[in-house]
Amino acid sequence: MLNLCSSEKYKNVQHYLDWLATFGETADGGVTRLLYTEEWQAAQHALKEEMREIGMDPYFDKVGNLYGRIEGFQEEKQVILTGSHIDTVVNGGKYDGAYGVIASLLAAKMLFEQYGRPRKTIEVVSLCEEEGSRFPLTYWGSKNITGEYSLEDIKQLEDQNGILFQDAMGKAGFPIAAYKGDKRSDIEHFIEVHIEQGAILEKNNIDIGFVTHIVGQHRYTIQFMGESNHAGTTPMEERKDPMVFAANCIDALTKIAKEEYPGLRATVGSINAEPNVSNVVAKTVSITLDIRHHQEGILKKYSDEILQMITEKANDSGIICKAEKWADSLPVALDTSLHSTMEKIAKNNGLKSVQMVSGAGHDSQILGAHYPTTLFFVPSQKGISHSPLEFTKVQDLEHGILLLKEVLYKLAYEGVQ
Ligand code: HGY
Ligand code: MN
Ligand code: MN
Repeated sequence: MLNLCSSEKYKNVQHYLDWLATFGETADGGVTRLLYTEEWQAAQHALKEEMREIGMDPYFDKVGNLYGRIEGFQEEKQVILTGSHIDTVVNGGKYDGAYGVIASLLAAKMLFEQYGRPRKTIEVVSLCEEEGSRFPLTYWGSKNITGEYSLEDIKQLEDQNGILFQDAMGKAGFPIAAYKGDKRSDIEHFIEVHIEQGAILEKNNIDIGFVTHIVGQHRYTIQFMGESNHAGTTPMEERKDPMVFAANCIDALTKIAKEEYPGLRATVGSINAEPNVSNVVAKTVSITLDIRHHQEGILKKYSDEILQMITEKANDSGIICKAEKWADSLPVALDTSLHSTMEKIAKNNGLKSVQMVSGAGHDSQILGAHYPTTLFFVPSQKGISHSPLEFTKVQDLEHGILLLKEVLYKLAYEGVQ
């Protein structure tokens, strides 16, 4: 059993996070590091060098997931995988995803320095994409590990500047000609530490959250087509204005979520109008709709109800409406077999812990459907995330690394599940 006293300092976690945040930093202290962009490439290659410095064997797979491998001396084929995603939302925080990558790097580094090679192989992974922030597709990294994606899924996908997914991928050094999406069968356990991105831990003064379930999510792009016209000469009653129509739909779907679906979350995060000028009645308006719930049936029921409502309203108003679902991840119950061991480790180090559901999506929900997967959280200050104001105290960051280090020891050195 490792005796990790709380005085053991992982002082460089903040240093690493501040360093990683320089790859894509924005004017107001946020981070924009989108899949396959220059800043994304620079971050991955810099992490690769860090892994090499630590003594890992770093390598990329065919889509840009970066792995730092410490080969086991006994059961080297069995991989204990730990990490998170390197991409961010636009102008996000420096902890979402990045903390899980850095925590895994530091935990593995300290174990390697202290105990040498593990019995089973440890791989630290910096997953290439989770957010769906650049292209209308999520979990490109983890779903390529599980074999759920193929080139079919990215065909014709383009970002808001009209750059094709496959071109961005090729330019970043991952040509589609070399693409292989076959499922990895050597992963014995995946473990991810992440910031909570909510306020439950902080509000209840709890240090660690062990995640039992992750909500399912549907994401849509819904386009409303009306009639563009002059803002001054077109009487109000003669308009087919998609902007007004979109506003009515957003108000209605929000009310239904609040009043009829307790626990469900529905978010219209983006809206785009064409031609998007002040003195023209819009021709088209498109919105994104992000829907979350931990029960698949409720998620489906709300989605169907809203799409039905929008279609009926559109027919009555002469608006043409087109809805496209581009993300559909099931709610996942995660492996809890390590929770009691980890609760004991937490307690022995004076840490309070709780079991909880995650309202945020995570790579663990994809990997968790294929491999035993453990996800745990450290607190987010005021629950803020996907914002430059995202913050977690160093002490909380260190608690997560301490716990990760000790459970990796159990999994890879002792070989005990
Ligand atoms: O959107 C999410 O829940 C996650 O941060 N990707
Ligand atoms: Mn994340
Ligand atoms: Mn996120």
